[in-house]
Amino acid sequence: MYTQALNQAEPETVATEEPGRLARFQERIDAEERIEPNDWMPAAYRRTLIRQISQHAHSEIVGMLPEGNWITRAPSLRRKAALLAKVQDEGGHGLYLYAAAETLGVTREELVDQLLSGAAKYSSIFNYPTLTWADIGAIGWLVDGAAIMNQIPLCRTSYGPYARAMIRICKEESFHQRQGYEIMLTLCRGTPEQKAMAQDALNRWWWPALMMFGPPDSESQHTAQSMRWKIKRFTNDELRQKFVDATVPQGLYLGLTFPDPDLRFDPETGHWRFGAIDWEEFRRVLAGHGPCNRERLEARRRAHAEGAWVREAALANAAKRRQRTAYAAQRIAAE
Ligand code: BYC
Repeated sequence: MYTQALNQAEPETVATEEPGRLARFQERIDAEERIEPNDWMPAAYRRTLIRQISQHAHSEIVGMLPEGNWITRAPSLRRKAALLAKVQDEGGHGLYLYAAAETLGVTREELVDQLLSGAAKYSSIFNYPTLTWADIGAIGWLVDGAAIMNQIPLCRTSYGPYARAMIRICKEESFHQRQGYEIMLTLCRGTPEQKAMAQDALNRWWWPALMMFGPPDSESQHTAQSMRWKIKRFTNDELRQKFVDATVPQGLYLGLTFPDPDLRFDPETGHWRFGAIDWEEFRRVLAGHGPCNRERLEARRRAHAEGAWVREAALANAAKRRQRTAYAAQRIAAE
């Protein structure tokens, strides 16, 4: 079962992977060759990819919920149309990513079951609530900004289908980031109440956005191996620092302050130094105890149950088409 594939070593498979094959595989990786679905790959490489790509897909799908919450309440038709398009893009990203994961031999149904049963992870960030319209700005600016920082290097990830999916996803994410920043800019140039709303959103989303990059390198289980396989091109801490360096000047331009008394520019290194992240909070959210974990999973389960008739209709339609093709073939053969 997929859960086992995720969580356990597969001794039989590992034992049959001769060192020569593993070495040749690593040579291909080191030579920057792309690995394609029909190529031989170590079982652990396959498992790591299924884990990462499916978590990424689930994040896109669950990520539709906090913003979807504001579609009916967007302040103008233009804002509504842009938000609707963004949320639809996220659904599309989830589908490309599920398709990329399927090339590794896992089925869509297994992946969806993993999400709905609570066995699979999705990004911690989507377990926080969207309380005001400014949260939609903050999500686009910070969450999509963090996503781009993490995902641009994935366009060069070693597994071909994942890398190719990421190219289109990154183009769309960059539109998402700009629409979010533009919402923040409009609010910051608006009334004092609007600016205060933008500040409050930054206060609530800043630290969770930094947690999106994953645990510190010293505690990251997968980073070292994923870097050797060139699935990841940068470590969690490297990407987090790049994000802070890119984002702090954008926040200062908005006239906002960051909720971090230790944030300061270090002229010697050229980096913004930031304070300690509350990793206890991160662990709580991953363990299912964030502000919205329960609500998010319930929403996905409800949507899945309510969509059952669509899946049944699609299957019935496919069966009817197969039958028609078979009759046509029989008629031609009889003539
Ligand atoms: N939240 O060894 P590590 C989006 C897990 S979608 C939850 O460092 P790895 C967007 C990690 O999975 C954003 N879990 O792992 C959508 C692992 O658990 P397991 C999603 C997290 O894989 C809609 C354990 O902690 N982006 O942007 O080397 C609207 C140890 O971590 C998190 C992607 O998925 C987290 N934040 O590195 C707007 C990008 N962090 O599996 C925006 C692709 C870590 O051992 N994924 N964990 O049980 C990646 O780049 C990597 O998987 C990560 C983690 C950097 C996230």
